Amino acid sequence: MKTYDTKHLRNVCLVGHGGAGKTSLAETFLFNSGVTNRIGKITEGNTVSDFLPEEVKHKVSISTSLIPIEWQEVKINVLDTPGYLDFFGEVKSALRVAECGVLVLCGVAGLEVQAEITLNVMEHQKLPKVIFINKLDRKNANFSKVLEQLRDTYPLARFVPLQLPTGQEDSFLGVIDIVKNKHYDYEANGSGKFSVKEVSDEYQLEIDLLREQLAESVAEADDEVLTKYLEGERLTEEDLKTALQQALKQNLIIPVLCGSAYRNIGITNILDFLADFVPTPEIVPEKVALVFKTLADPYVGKMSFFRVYGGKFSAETLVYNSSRGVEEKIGQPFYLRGKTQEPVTSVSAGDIAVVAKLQEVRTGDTLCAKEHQIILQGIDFPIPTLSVAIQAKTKGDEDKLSSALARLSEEDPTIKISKNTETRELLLTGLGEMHLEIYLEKLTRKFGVAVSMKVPRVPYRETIRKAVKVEGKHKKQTGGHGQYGHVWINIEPSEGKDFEFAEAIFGGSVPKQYIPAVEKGIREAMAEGTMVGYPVTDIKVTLCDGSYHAVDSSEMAFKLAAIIAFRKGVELAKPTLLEPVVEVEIKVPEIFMGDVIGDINGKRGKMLGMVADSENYQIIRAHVPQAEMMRYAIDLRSLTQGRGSFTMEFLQYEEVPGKLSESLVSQLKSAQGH
Ligand SMILES: Nc1nc2c(ncn2[C@@H]2O[C@H](COP(=O)(O)OP(=O)(O)OP(=O)(O)O)[C@@H](O)[C@H]2O)c(=O)[nH]1
Ligand SMILES: [Mg+2]
Repeated sequence: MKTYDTKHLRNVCLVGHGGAGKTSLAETFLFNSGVTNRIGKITEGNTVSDFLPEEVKHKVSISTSLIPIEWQEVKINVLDTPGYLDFFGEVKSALRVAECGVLVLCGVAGLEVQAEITLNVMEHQKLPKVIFINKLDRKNANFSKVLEQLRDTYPLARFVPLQLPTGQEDSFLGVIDIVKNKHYDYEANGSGKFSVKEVSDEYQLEIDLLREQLAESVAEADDEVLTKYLEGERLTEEDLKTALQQALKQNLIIPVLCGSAYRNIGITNILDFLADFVPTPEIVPEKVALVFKTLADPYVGKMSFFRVYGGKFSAETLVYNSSRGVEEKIGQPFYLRGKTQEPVTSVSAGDIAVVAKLQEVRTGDTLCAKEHQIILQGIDFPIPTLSVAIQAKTKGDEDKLSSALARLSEEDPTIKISKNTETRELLLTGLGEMHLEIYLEKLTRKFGVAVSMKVPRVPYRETIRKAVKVEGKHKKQTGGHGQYGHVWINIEPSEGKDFEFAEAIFGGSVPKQYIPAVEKGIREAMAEGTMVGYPVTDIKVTLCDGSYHAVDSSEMAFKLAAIIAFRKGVELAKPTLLEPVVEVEIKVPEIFMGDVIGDINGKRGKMLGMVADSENYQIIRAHVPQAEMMRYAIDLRSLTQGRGSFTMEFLQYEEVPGKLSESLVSQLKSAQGH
């Protein structure tokens, strides 16, 4: 592939609901531009874009693929993103580096949830966007209905059709280009070949009307065109093109195109559109690039995808990673198409390429020249909220697992790995069930570690509700030297303080040198409470009396005496179970508020309040026991069709209500095999 200068580059991101046809569209682009000689099929698992074994297996995209297409005089870097919500991190990073988002919709299903969420993100980012209504060959596909649905959902946005489909369902065979006023009549055999015809009388009236609407929508984007328009002159094809280009760039309109990726109808038209109208990359004078994606390959090593915003990045030169303050040498950059690499000598401003083995680089880092240090805005990734506890299936694979996790986590910033010291579990946190499952599949495939997962344990604790005074004696007479330790301790609740120790020994009944051993014994005993075996907390222990033996007493004997006293005391002091409570902040569209609040109440939550957020969203705050929130990522998604999001943070420990406590204790005991 030759090197293209900035003017001849387009960076485009395919986004939309799962299964809308993004990958199929990219595949047809490849065929029409002559890269492949047949169109790969999702069902056959042979597309260029979905090359990961997990993508082939599940028949969905899980990772953004880079698909450069050479069309007319330009190179279009197509980023094919996954539609499934669990992989939204991939969409976020791809949108960060594109000049235009192409929202692919299914002509039957129309505007589905994930498409809506993505459209909102693009709007928020002020990114120029285009709608491609796909699958018009399918039964019940309806271009006008989808357009109407878009207008109903976003009454303030200006959706402007640039095409009109001719024929429907099986007989859908072409599109009329409204700007050019030409009919593109495609062959039915999927070859993508077409003939250009004059618009027939049947359509002309409607096309004239749409052309007039188009002129009205775009004229204001260009002063000269606007003057002409206001003076009532008929706008030429050139006028419309100029104004359309500007209007897209200024985000004034959302052009709507249509076709069928599967039947290769209208695909040449969308390629023409992307080449002609998508804004050229914005660049800066300084040398700078953003790393927006990382792939961990067990053989090639780490691959960093970068988008150049200024200057040129050449092979074997030094770059400065301003996000981490280190200098590194770039080896051989290459273009990637699906999984195929093609080395290049240099990558120009506006272009996207990949480089392997940059040690320190992470997704979101800026690369620049040491003399001109800049840090570009990073990528706003979704926060992972669903955790599972994981374990290597094979004993002895623990080290292998942690090094594999460390390497693989570099490629997905929406995965978090942590260790819960209390439950001693290794936690994997991601965006949803499928995300976590596929992550573990990748771990096995790439690094050969098989992993099992389960719902994490809740780190309960135990405490007491009553003060007691108890005795503990450790006495042994075995042959010569005996053991003797004897204490009286006071145990009382001490809320909010993990542990307090005091001594009130009078007259040396427990000699000074043994007192630290008593405290040590109690600390040891606290690690395992008597109810289920969770750590004991919020207590104060006072050593108040005891006795000793001049020969037989030892630190060990006093420690053991303290442990005996403590265990006995806790049993008598009304032990109770404490559970962690989290503070939750949930953001949901207003219409789901009732359901979400009802659900939180059902989870023993305490509502703190709610405030209105932007665009009909509400933010609900509540305190909820953590045990009830372990699968909340899944619950909230089904309650809100994926539109809700939440964060949670540990707040405090609270007593498990009496009734629940009994059944919970027996349940937890049996789970521990007691
Ligand atoms: N009839 C018809 N089927 C299509 C068309 N485009 C795609 N499909 C089918 O729809 C299914 C999903 O297509 P994909 O290309 O994987 O959709 P996607 O948007 O990439 O899906 P995700 O990557 O999972 O979000 C596949 O079985 C395709 O063959 C089309 O134009 N017409
Ligand atoms: Mg796909």
